[in-house]
Amino acid sequence: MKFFLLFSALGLCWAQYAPHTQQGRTSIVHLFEWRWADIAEECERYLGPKGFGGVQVSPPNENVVITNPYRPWWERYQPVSYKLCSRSGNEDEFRNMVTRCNNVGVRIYVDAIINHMCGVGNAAGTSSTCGSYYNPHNRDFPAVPYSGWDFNDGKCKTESGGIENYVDPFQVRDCRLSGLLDLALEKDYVRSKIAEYLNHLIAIGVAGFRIDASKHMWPGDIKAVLDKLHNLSTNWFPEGSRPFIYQEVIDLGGEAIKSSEYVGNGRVTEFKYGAKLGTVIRKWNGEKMSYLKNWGEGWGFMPSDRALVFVDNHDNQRGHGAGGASILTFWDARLYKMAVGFMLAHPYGITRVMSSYYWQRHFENGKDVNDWTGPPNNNGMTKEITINPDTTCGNGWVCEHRWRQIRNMVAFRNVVDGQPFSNWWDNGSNQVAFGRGNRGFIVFNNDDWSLSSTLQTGLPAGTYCDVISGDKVDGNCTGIKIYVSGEGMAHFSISNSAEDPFIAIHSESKL
Ligand SMILES: *[C@@H]1O[C@H](CO)[C@@H](O)[C@H](O)[C@H]1NC(C)=O
Ligand SMILES: *[C@@H]1O[C@H](CO)[C@@H](O)[C@H](O)[C@H]1NC(C)=O
Ligand SMILES: CC(=O)N[C@H]1CO[C@H](CO)[C@@H](O)[C@@H]1O
Repeated sequence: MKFFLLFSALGLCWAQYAPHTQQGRTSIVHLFEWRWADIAEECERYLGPKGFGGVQVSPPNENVVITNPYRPWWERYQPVSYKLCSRSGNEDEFRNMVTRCNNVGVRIYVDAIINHMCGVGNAAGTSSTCGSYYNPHNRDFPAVPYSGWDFNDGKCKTESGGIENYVDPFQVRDCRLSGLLDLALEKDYVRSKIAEYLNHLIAIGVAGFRIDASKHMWPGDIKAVLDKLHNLSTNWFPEGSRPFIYQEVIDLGGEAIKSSEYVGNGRVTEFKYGAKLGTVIRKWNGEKMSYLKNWGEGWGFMPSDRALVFVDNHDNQRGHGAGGASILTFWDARLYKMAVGFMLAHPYGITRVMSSYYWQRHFENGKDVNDWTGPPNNNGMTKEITINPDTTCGNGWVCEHRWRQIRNMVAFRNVVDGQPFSNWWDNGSNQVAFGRGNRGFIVFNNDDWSLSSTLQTGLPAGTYCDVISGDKVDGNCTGIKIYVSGEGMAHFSISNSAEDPFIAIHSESKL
């Protein structure tokens, strides 16, 4: 029995479901559109010291350069080749980043675009981030190389060649997603070219992959590609470690394709998580935080050990992808911090924090017509991340992961890792609290009146610093202090007009 448990634990550690973060690190941050040089710096000066587990980076391979609209973020989802050459940097810069991040205990996960190449409507030429020639009309991508035989033109049965009906799984997998040339993943040649690209990244030292548009590929085809992948580099990972895999499958229910079809391959993005949490925190549709008592599988989500979760991602923070208007983002900072705080305190799933850039939103008929806007740039050259004296970012970068409330909840999750969900309390409305064993406790007041309650925290007696209103600095709290009695009880009062109407304490914030 003991033997079996040991084996299954090891199996889980090395398998594709584990992010291979360093001991005591639990969360991923998506540094959307950052340059490799800036990520390397951020690993050393911030992510390593603050306990972040890893970084999801934007697609590193060569893509179409689009000038109308001017350099949209989505051009990076239109591959031209698998050369590591993008506006985030070249291969040398990518290698330098991976080495420097791994050396400070921060992993790199690559956003892998393997379902398709660029859009069919792009003109032939060399307007690409590395100057490689491509001809979408002839299906010619000599820098890979791919040709007409490597695409699903014959297999797709719709008139337009594009996906017309999401209820038909054959269309969703075999036809073009938004005009993007659909690779024939049933072909061993195509599988091999993709595996060659991913193995190149593994050799450099990445820890895993977000598989973009997984829903638009057959699970068996994804498996065939994954089966060709090498083990992770033994420069940084134990021998026999498999790459961490999380597949982008948008399943909000009501479609033919289910996330459950993909969990055999690796983890899957749980899109219901952010959509539902946004609805609850906004108090839409009669939702209340007290209903979060059975958050997780109890809400119809996939099993926790198969899920990757997030409040918002690069698509749905700008109205793309899934989730709709309920998705909370940095634009709704007060509610957003509560949602991210809840996610990081709750044991469900592997958590990913979003880190964004600002853009000029402009709504026409309820749609943001600037939702295409690419990262802050000078004539297409992505701007560097500058750091202000107060540790926030400049040059148009939001850096949610540096907000005190979010950064400190990333640390909270590390401190309570492995502890059970415990001591739930609610007032039947939007005042809720819960603990994580004897390591941490969090209280929310999202009602329109004050909270003043004495609650069982499960924590040892002592004085604790609230890590939302401040930090523990030099043996003192810069924010609120919470006094836990010998019986684990503590009094909390949170005004409904507080800047951040929640309080979190943990073992390492104890004085
Ligand atoms: C990965 O490592 C395991 C254990 O060392 C080994 O059995 C397996 O063959 C390796 N896989 C690959 C693809 O190298
Ligand atoms: C802690 O800070 C408070 C004010 O925030 C101050 O009154 C108190 O003297 C400080 N205690 C110590 C031990 O420095
Ligand atoms: C402790 C506390 O503030 N409880 C409130 C929770 O909400 C109910 C209404 O649902 C109030 O009556 C309680 O006073």
